Amino acid sequence: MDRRSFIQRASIATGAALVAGSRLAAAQDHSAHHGMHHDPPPDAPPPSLPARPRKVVAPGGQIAVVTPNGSTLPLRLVRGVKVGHLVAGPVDHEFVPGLRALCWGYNGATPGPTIEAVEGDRLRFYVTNRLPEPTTVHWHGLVLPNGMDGVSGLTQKPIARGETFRYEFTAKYPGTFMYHPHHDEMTQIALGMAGMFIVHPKRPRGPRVDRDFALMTHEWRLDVGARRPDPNEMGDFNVLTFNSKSFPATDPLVVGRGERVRIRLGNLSPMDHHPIHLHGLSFKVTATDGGYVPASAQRPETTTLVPVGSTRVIELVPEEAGDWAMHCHMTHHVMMQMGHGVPNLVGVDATRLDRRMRRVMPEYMTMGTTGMGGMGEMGMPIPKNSAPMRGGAGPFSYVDMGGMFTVLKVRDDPEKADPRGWYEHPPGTVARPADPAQLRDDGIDLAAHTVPPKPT
Ligand SMILES: [Cu+2]
Repeated sequence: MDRRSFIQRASIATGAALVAGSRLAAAQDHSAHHGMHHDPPPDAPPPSLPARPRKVVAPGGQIAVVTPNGSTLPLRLVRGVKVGHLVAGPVDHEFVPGLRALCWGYNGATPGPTIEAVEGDRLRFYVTNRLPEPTTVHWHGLVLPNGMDGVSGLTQKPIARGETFRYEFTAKYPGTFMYHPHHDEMTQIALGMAGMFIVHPKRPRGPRVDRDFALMTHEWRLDVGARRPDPNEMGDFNVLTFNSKSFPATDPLVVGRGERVRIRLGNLSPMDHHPIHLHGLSFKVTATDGGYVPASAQRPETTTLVPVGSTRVIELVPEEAGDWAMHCHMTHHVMMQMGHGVPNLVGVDATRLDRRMRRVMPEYMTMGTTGMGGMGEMGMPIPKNSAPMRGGAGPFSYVDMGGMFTVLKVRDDPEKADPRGWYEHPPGTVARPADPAQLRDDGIDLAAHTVPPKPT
C-alpha cells in the first residue's frame, strides 16, 4: 500500500485520523490572503441560466419560469389540448463535479422538467415507464378528476415497465404545484423522481414580477464511493441539493436591483423540512401549493420553512447589489458527504497522538481539534466519486458551505452580468482587519479580553 492510499484509508476508516500533509499548511497560508479574484473555479460547470429569461407565457405579460440547472417540459398544442410527454427512467446524474450517481427521474433529468401551464388549459400527459418497476404520476396540489390523481391501486392501475399511460385534465386553479410517483414512493422519490408544476393565473395576481424561478429542495443518502443513492435512509442524508445540484454546481439566480423577484420553492425530500434562508433582504410568502396567501396575511420573513410535500412561493425586491447567500439553514444541510460520521475532536489535545503517528507517517496531523472550517479545501485526498465536506471557491477564499446553497446575484445591469462572475464591491465596503489606531480611537481595549489558558 502506498502512502496516498494509506492516508485515504486512515481518513475514511477511522474518521478520527483526518490526515493532511504539507499541502494542508500551504492551503491554509493561501486562504489567509484575502485577495480578490473574479475567476470562476476551474471545475465550475457553465451556468445554464439564460441572460434574459423573460419570455411572456401567460396573459397580462406573465413571464416564463426559469428552473436553474433544469428545464421546462415542451407542450404541443393539438386541437385545443396542450400535450406533454414524461418518460420515467434511470438518470446518470452529476450532483457536483466529482460526484455522480445512478438516480431515477423524468426525461433524463432529476428533477424532471418543470411543467408550465395557464389556468383553464386542457392538458394531456403521456407517461412512459422505463424504470425496472411500475410507477404512476400524482399531480400534487391540483384539483382534478379522481381517476387522474395517480395513486397506484386506489385511483388507477400501476404503469407497468414499458407501458405508456395517458392522463388528461383541466388546470382549474392557478398555483405552484408538483408531480411525483405514487407507487413505491419511498424508493422512487428518494432516487430523484419529482418535478414542479406551475399553473399561471389567467389574470395576474398581485404586482407583476420581473423574474420567476423554481427550485426543488432534495436530500440523498449516497455512501462515499457508492453509485446508487440509498432509498432506505431515514435520518442521515449526506447530499443536499437545490434542483438536484449541490454548491458550487448550483446555478446562481441573477436578478436586477429593484426588480420584483418570485422564487417558487418545492420540497419532495424523503424525510426533512428545509428552512430556506435569504441574506440581505426580507420577503413575503405569497402562495403555497394550497393557493394564494391573502395580502393581509403575508408576513415579512427572512427564512421560510418548506415542509416535505409542500411548496412556498416567496416574493422580494432586493435593494442592495451583491452576492447574497441563499441556503437551507440546517447547518448539516450545507455540508456534504465527507462531513458526516466524523467524531467530535473540537478542543482535543492531539499533541501526543501526532508525535506517535509521525514515527510511521512524517506528515501526519490530527484535524478538527480547532473546529472544522476549511476542511473542504484542504486538498486532502478524497475517495473516488465523493464530494468534500463542503464548499467551493469564492472571490475572497473558500466558501465554507456546500450542499443546499446557492447565490442570489443582485446586479445593477443583470442582462450584461456574467452569471459566473462575482460582485465587485465599491471601495471601502468590505469587512477587513481592524486598524490598531482606529481601535484605540474607538476605545476598544484588546488587553481587557485575555485568551483563556490552553487546556492540558
Ligand atoms: Cu435543509
